[in-house]
Parts: sequence; C-alpha cells; structure tokens
Amino acid sequence: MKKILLLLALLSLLPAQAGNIDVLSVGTDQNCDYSTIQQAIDAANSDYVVVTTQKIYREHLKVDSKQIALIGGFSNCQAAENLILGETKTTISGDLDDDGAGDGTVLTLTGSGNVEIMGFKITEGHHNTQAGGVEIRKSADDVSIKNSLILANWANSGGGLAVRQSPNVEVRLGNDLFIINNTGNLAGGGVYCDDTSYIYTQSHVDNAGISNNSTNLSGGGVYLTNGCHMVFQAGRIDHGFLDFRGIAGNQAKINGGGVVVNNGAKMYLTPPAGQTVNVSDNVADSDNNGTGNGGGVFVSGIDSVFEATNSYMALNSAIKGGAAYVEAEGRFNWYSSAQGCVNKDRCAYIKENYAELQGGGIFVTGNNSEVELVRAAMEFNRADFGTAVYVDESAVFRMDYSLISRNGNNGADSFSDFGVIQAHNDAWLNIKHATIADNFAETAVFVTDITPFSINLYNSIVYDASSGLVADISQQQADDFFAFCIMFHEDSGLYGNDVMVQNPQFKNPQTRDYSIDGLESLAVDECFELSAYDKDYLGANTGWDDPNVVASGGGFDMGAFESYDGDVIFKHGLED
Ligand SMILES: [Ca+2]
Ligand SMILES: [Ca+2]
Ligand SMILES: [Ca+2]
Repeated sequence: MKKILLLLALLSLLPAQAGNIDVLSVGTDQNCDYSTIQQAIDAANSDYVVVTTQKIYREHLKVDSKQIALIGGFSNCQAAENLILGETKTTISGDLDDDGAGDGTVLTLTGSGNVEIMGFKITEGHHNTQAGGVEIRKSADDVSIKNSLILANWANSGGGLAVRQSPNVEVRLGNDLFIINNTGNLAGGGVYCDDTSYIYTQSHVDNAGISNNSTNLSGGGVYLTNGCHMVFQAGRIDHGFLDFRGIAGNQAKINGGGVVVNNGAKMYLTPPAGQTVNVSDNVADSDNNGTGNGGGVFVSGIDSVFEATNSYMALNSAIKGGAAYVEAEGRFNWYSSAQGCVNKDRCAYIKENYAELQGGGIFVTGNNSEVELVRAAMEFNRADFGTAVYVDESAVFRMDYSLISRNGNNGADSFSDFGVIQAHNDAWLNIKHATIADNFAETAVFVTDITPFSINLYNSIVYDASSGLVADISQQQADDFFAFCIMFHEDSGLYGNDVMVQNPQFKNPQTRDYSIDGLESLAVDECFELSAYDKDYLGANTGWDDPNVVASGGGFDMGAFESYDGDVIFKHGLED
C-alpha cells in the first residue's frame, strides 16, 4: 500500500484530499497488497484500488456505499502503485469456475459514494435479475466509466450495463468506453435504464460506442424507460470495418434494433462541433418473423422523446420505420444546426434505411405522436409504402427547410416504393420549405387512401416527376391537400393556391445539389414568412429580398434553400 499526494489529473470524481488517498494494489507479485479485487475494495474507502494485468480476475465484485476509484491496466504492482498505466486492460470475468458460462454480475455498485472505473475489460457476466456486466443501483452520488470494454455479458435486461432504482444518479460514459456483443434476453442488449437517472457521454468524448449487442425482444443496443435520460455524443460518419463507435450493428428480434425510448424516457444525440453520432446498421425483427419496428430507434409513450442534432442514421432496417418508429404520444426530433457539421450538405441525415412494409425512413402513428425534421435530409430510403415517410392514425409529421430526394427505386428489388410520403387515417402533415425532388417512388409523391388526412404544404418545391403525380387524390380529397406558395412538376389535382408548375432550376441535381439558381428560378422571393425557423437548410438567413426580383411574395424563396445569387456584392460574405 502506498499513500500518494493526489495532484494527478487521472481521475475526476474523487476529492483531492492530498496525502489521504491510499493506493491498494491487486496482483500476483510480492509488491501487491491483495490477490483479489474484492479484498482491496473491502479494505478501501475514498481510495484507489489499482489492479494489474497479471491474471484474469474471476470475481463478482460488490462496491456498497464506498467512494473509490477502480483502475486496471497495470503491468505489475509497482507500476500500479505509481499509477503508471500499461498498454492492456485488466480482465474481470463473471465466469468464476472458468467453464465458459457466466455465474453472476461482474460488478455491482450500490449505496452512496462516487465510483470511478477505468482500464478494465468486463466480460462473461451472467445474471437473471441484474445486469451481466455492470449493475448500478445507487441511492446517491455518481459513477464514471471510461477506457473500458464491457464485452459479451448476458442478462434478461441490460446485458452490458443496467441502471436501476438509482434516481438522479449520473452515470458518465467517458472516452474509449465500448459496450459490445452483450445480450439482453428481454430488453437492452447493451444498456438498460429504468429510473430517473442520467446516462451521458461527456462533451469531449469522441471515441465510444454501444455496438453489436442484441436482444430477443426489444432494444438491441439501448432500452430506456420510466424517465431515464441518456445523452450520447460520440460516433462516425463512415462505415469502417470493426469500427464500433456510435450506436451500430445492434439487433432486436422485435422493436428498436438500436434504441428503445419508452414510458417518458428521453434520449439526446448532441455531437460537439465537427463530430456526428451515428445510429447505423441496426436491425429490428432480426429473427425475420415479420414482427419488429424501428430499425434504428423505437419511441413509445407520453413524454418519451428522441432528439438528435447533426446526427446520422443509415442502413437500419425494420418492418415499419427503417430508421425510426414513433407511437403512443412519443416524439422524434431530428435537427441540423447547420454549424459544425461533418458534412454540411447532409448534416442531419437519414440515409439508406429499409422498411419491409411502411416508412423506409420514418413511421409515426397515433394521436399526439409527433415527428419533426428541421434542416434534415432523407435520401435512398426504401419501403413498400412510403419510401421516406409513413404517417398514420392521427399522428403529426412536421418538416421545415428539409430535403427529400432519391428515395425509392421504382419498385426494384423487394421493395414496392409506393409513394414518397404516405398519409392515412387522420394523419396530419405540416411541411414548410421542403425540397422534394428526384425520388423514384411509384404512383405519386404523396399517397393516401380514402380515409381522412390533412396535408399542409407551404413554401415548398415538389419537383419529382420520377415519382409520378404529386398526389394520388380524388377531387373530393383535394380539399384535404392544402398547398400554398409551391412549385410543382404537375398540377392535375388542383392542389392549392399560389401554385405554379415550373422547373425550379436546381443548381446541379446530378450531384444532388438542390439549391436553386437564383438568377433563373421563379422560386425566388415568391413566399411570405410561414416557418418558425429563420435559417435555411444550409444555415443561411431566410427571407432575403432579392432586389432584382419583383415577386408577389415577401422575400422568402420556395424550398429548403434561400438564394443569395442575386446579391452580387455580398455573395461570398454569406458563406462560412
Ligand atoms: Ca461458470
Ligand atoms: Ca421478429
Ligand atoms: Ca429570397
């Protein structure tokens, strides 16, 4: 044992009581204080327990009302007592008898006291009523876990990590924490949280992931319920092989391949500038029996919220809602701040998601269920019905300054691609400053059936002849399709007022640049202010009154992009 003067910035949770911190070492050489981690924990209080990599520790650790730092990764006890970290992590296995089957939870944290964990591989935990890897049931104080791997654990709920009965407890996920290949039999393969706790990655964290976890029911990666809050800020935009950042490659046999947000829980993706969070390659209905919605995210229940800024959802799949499924008064908000984007042209991006039935990108259903997209892009999504979006049963779909293009592929492969956006059964669509172009849907852009619906389309461009008609509605239903200040590719359905059939003069549709050529386009300055948002798709101020254009409107351009092409003097001053 060694007493140290604690001026090290290695850890942050423990108070700096200079000279009062004991360092209790665990390992197999003659300098070690203990041979098991639990012995050191039992002896410690407001101390460091430092563990060597000299063996695999087969223990079910319990930390009850102790304030400690648990640090692995030291090559021997001398290095450990001097806090000189080695290259590898210390393995703690929940398989006590080494027969290949876990026998309990690897690490259980209860009571009060801050606990900080780093430098471990936590594996082979197995428990029916707790997490397999790390179970947190704390009455007070917080937990920090970083530079660790929670790998291949099993539980009924929370295979890797579970936070239960821990009101107001904060669980910080630090850099280099990966929760991978865990199984939750009933819910939450990677992470399960069911109280008013807070799980979050800190703002500097760019290397962390909850990936390749699975469940036999719902929430392959993450299952949040009963008011739990989670913030995740790490990820990637590319698809590197064996890159486990973000929330990727998780599977659920039923709902929420990546994430379930249930019963008043909330999940926020808030990457710092220059980063993104990916929810990608997740699968609902992984057993292919036709039941399983929300490939990336499943949101259900009053006050349940999933909100993402500058994030990236790709290659998720499900029966309904390839990227996201929202029901039972849940909310799904998908925003771009148009600042600090990894890819400014596609900053908040829902791309290449697949639904076997409805809503290739998004499916939303039920009274008071709501989806809002702001400065978002949806491209290359596929489904049988609603290649991009399907809105059902009185749900609300809002969209401002967003782009929907290239969804569908004319019914090729195994997807029918009927309609870009489908609205049914009192669905309510409120779309302002959309640019909907060059999709490859069948029948029409907007598809509905004989049930009531309300489609409100303002200040937008729908230039999408490759999807057929604008809408497949009867003359009677045309009253439910209200359009104002719109440029269409055709107007056979008499869709509303101040509607023109014109080529919007996109700058370069071949490269998917759907901003308008402001010197040629009749979409410039045609509209009055109707959106609550004052920045366009790329973050430019909206409503710029081009002095060269004498239009009937109020300076607001149709579509997702405000043009400054007519501003010869200041043209370049408005870009970044
Ligand atoms: Ca065993
Ligand atoms: Ca299934
Ligand atoms: Ca304008």
